[in-house]
Amino acid sequence: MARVLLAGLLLALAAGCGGSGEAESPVATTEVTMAKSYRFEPKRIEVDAGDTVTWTNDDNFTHTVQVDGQEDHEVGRGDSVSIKFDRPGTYHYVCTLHRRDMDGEVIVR
Ligand SMILES: [Cu+2]
Repeated sequence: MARVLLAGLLLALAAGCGGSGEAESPVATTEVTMAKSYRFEPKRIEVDAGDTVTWTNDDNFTHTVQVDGQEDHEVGRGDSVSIKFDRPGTYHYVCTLHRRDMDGEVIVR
């Protein structure tokens, strides 16, 4: 009995931290903040094809934005970078300096 309960608990924990935040629903915005500390906020956004998304670094550390398969953009404290999304799709991105903590998704409609 105890073993079954433990297995269930482990499964629940594993589901709770499953990768790139599938549980969070996307926010309709073109503005992403690199918030204190080591976070993209909001983590998942939804934009229209042709929109330009701007990431602004409000953290105390340099971060980057690299959309999968594309160029890496370094963003210092107080700086920002803008990327235009022309084609519909789901674009995953990371900060290449903090891959384990900082990733997000742009959903282009
Ligand atoms: Cu970073």
